[in-house]
Amino acid sequence: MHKDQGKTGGVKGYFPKSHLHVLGCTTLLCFSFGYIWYVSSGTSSKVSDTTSSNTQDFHKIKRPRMIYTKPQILKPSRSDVLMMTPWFAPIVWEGTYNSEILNEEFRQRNVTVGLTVFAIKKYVVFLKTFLETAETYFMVGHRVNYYIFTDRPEEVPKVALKEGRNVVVLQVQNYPRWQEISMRRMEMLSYFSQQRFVNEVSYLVCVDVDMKFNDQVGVEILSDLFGTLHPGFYAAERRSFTYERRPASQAYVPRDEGDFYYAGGFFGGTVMEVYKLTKQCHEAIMVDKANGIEAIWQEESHLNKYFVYHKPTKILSPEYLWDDNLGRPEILKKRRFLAVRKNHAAIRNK
Ligand code: UD2
Repeated sequence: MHKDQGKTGGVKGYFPKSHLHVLGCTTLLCFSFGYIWYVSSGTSSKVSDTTSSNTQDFHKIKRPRMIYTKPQILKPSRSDVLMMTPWFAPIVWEGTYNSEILNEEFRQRNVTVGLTVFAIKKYVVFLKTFLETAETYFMVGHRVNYYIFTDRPEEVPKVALKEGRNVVVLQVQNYPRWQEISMRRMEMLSYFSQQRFVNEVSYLVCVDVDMKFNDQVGVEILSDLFGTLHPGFYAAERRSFTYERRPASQAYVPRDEGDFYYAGGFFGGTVMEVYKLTKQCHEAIMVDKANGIEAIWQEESHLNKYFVYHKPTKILSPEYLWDDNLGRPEILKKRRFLAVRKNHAAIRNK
């Protein structure tokens, strides 16, 4: 810092003292006149019109009084888990947020959330439970579009829907291999994001279908780009993450990189961010295909690679994707979205 600038690095070095004095007086005069003019003028001036109408608009926005316990700086709400990443993305755990505040914020914005799910071939059997439990627990009180991608539209069950909620069936092709079905979700999501979702919803939540909602999943998950900690790896060391380790694949992640291992079965964000993610993953999958390689965990590997270099703005704890085969660790206060038992051999490729 230049020695004339002083401790705070102010204007001292740029204006001679006499000029500063004049500048100071002028500024003071302007402020005084401005103040007198503002308080004395009625509707006669343009500026005061704008000011008063802005003030009226502000008062028109009706915000209900909200009474809740004050956050405590010296008493973090959870001390047993990480609540924030080193890039300042919140990690969502029960006990770390207030649904009432969040619901009010999102209701003011009148958001519609798109929940995308693929039910190809035999996986249509999972739709009934998936939809029924979503009606009970998913984004309660908000507007929801369920986007069901299927090759069997006639087998989509009719489920009673609450107000503001719709089912949209999107007929898509199937593929012989389950790996291909799982991977092609990226292609279809990117296509429909651009073609349709961008005009219909603010956020997309993209999940597996062989799941059921078991507790509230609300607007606390919404952010520009979010991923979910995989239930099998949230406590694992980096070296144990099952990232793609072959450099020949586009999903390759070197052993000294990566923050978390994310689940392929629950991610989302704004339509634009989901579009960018799914497009990039799909393109990477196609490059791999041309090179005769398939990533170890198909699109989940590509998703993980994407998140290494495009950090999510929010991360969901394994409460949002749990499998009871993994037991019930103490840190898990809620099991919000649970894997439904399935016989892989019987259900895949059928
Ligand atoms: C894991 C991931 C999944 C995906 C997959 C990649 C979790 C919880 N799940 O799931 O997201 O990354 O590994 O290998 O992280 N599907 C059909 N019809 C089929 C096959 C699949 O509709 O014939 C859809 C369906 O929505 C299903 C999803 O693809 O939920 C993933 O397939 P999966 O559930 O068989 O894969 P899984 O359980 O190994």
